Amino acid sequence: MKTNLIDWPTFIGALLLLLLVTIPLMIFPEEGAAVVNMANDFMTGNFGVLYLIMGLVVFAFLLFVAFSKNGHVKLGEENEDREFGTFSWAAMLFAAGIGSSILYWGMIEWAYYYQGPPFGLQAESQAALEWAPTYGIFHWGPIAWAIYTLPALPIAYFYYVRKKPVLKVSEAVRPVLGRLVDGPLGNIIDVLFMFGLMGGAGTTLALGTPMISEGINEITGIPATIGLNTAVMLICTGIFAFSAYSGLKKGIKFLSDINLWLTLFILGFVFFVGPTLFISETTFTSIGLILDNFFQMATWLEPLGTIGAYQETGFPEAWTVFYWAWWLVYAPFVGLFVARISRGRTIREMILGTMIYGTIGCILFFGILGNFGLYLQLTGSFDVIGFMGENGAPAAIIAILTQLPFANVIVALFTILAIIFLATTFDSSSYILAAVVQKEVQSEPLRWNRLFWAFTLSFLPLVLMYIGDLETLQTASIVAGFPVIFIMLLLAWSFMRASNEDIRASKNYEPPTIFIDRKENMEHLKRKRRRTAMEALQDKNIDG
Ligand code: NM2
Repeated sequence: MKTNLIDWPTFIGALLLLLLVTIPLMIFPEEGAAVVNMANDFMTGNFGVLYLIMGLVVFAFLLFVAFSKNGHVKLGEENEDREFGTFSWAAMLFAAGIGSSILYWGMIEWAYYYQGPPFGLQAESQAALEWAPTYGIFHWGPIAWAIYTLPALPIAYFYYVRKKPVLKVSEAVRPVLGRLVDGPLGNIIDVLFMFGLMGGAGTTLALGTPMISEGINEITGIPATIGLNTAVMLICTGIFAFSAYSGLKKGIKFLSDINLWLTLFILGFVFFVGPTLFISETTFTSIGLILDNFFQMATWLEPLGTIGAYQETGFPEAWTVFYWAWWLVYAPFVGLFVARISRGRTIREMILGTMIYGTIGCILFFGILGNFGLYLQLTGSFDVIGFMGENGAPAAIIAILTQLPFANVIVALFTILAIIFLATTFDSSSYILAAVVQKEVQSEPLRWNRLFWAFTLSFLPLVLMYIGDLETLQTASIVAGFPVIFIMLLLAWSFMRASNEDIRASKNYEPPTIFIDRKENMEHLKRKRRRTAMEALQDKNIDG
């Protein structure tokens, strides 16, 4: 077992932080739950506005970069082709950034909004009905994907333009912090990022597991207890651990491929066998509603709720703030993957691609799965809300699926899909956690190190599942996400600083002043920008 490759301060720091949070929760579950919920209220009540500002600023920033001179920079050599075609690029992007949670929330988020609508609307009213299938799409829409994309900018830039492989967040902020990242500050940044990711993955695993258990229960009759949950989680870790350990890289690739086809099959099946027209019309209407109310949704914080007679609903904190935090904790990690697959694209293509394709993918899940459930509810053929009130959301999700023809097959496929989603989340998160605690990564992080983090990852969600309701699970992301807001700022700043420096340093960059043919001129400009940024780097000999 090689241990001299390990960056021990970061390794131990992250582990300690995790234990510090989970052990007291294990020993005092009740008091623990109370403290966690207090922390949640404190964070979202006082800092909710910061999360929402972060969301909008990141969104605006990325659009700005996409259309600025920095957006023209190509990730790779000037004449290099894209490494992956757009379809597989988008599929991989989705596989990296999205896990089993989309099956969960895609199916059932509308039911929460129908019962507890935004903007102080009456529960289960006509107006609530319009927002119910809409808000989920917003929470998985362009702002969310912008949050995901931001860390990919500096990372991809260092990877392909400065040719410095970056597997650590601390490395990606070097242009701003300089040598400081070699000291404790660098360790702190990495530990906070790891803690964030463990919180985010904790929310994912703790949500996904009971849903899988319910699926297993439906097929086999084994009761969906906490014991089954534990077994499911260990099996998912085990599947992944086995493939990681035996070096079965093909295994994971194989799983991801099955994932894609299963997803397409299930979505297609529900769409065509279910109420096709209702699904299409409701989804389309939701898109219009979002476009019309985009800024209102992105900024609504219910300030009147804290004073006066307005009845506070807690909607923004429970949902929008929670979601931005959840996307945030995954963002640096997804950024690493997005960067990896984007060779040969320009920064602009990478930004617009993630925001557009990511959003479209989520619309498909929410539009199809969610509106199928909504249809059952409205037509009275199955009372989803009543069932959920009695049996909980995971059981309701599976029960919705049983309303389809060939119910057993569909539930089985859905459950398998969720298991694969969960196993691939384990796979990629533990890869990154292991990479961050190594001083250098040759082709892969050390095996024992990966396994260690895979099992460590299941620790927090196990505890959370044991003590918690939904609010507790959401808190993991919100609390762990807070420091990541500042890391995001550093990442954006780093990218701008590095790429502006490079562009400025390119001596022979002179935009032509005579406009002969606009199109030709633009092409010429583009070529020059790309080339000169590259040359500048060669001149500077990539000092990092
Ligand atoms: N996000 C996309 O569980 C998952 O699907 C992983 C969750 C951040 C809401 C990501």
